[in-house]
Amino acid sequence: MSLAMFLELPDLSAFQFNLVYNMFSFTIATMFAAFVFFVLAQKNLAPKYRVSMMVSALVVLIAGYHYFRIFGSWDMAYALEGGQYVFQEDKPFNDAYRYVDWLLTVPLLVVELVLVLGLPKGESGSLMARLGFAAALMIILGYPGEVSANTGLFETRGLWGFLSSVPFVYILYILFTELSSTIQRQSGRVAKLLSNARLLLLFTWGFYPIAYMIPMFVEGYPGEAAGAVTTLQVSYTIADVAAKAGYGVLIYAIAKAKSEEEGYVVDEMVKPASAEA
Ligand code: RET
Repeated sequence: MSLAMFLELPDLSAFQFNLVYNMFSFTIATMFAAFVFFVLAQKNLAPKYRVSMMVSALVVLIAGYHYFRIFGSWDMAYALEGGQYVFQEDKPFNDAYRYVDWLLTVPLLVVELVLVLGLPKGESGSLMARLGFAAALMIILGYPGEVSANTGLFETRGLWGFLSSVPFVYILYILFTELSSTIQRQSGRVAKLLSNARLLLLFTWGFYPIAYMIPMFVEGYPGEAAGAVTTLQVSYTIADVAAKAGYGVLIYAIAKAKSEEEGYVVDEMVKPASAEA
């Protein structure tokens, strides 16, 4: 088993380098904009649901910081030489930022979902602990495979990917069994929003292991696989925007619907009756 701290990346075409560069840049902007939105949006929610927005805000802030570092590392790792972007061996791309980011944010994302359910204390604590632990384990187990140069299905990448899938399946199992009865207890509108959030989670999270598998089927990854390296970075980035910012907006919609159902009036600027006519 070879475990490298840094992978030897291939030289890229100007299109490939810039595609990844621009995606990282777009993601920094999206994460910080989402942070401002989630902070401001809290005032529209009942106090009980504000904490789930605080967690959303933390997630995108952590991600914005990491994308800033990933972007910087990507920029340093390549130099433009004769129309091609050449990998700089002395300033390798640090992919660990991504996994550190996931390690912090993925448990927070499941906590967000549990918080917005507004369950009795005992129930939510145990759910958060189990889901959060499984989420962290999933990320830790995926990392050795991500940075190994043995990328085959039955090699290092495949093995750790398989191990990481065990807690992943456990999370999905909990979401689609235990959580179903909780969702059914909510009103029609909230139940619909919650099952949408769960579906978004399934589709966005499901995207990561699929992207992770790309290198298993590409000869010469990563050193001689410019297309696969580009595709993997772009895929993880799109999934991160959907799983953090997009998902946070859905959690906001759920929290707002629940606040309204519980009788909270969201609009603070009410027109006085005398101003009518
Ligand atoms: C890995 C390794 C291969 C097997 C599996 C994986 C799952 C990763 C997931 C990541 C989710 C990240 C999120 C980040 C955004 O905040 C580690 C790729 C199952 C599900 C939601």
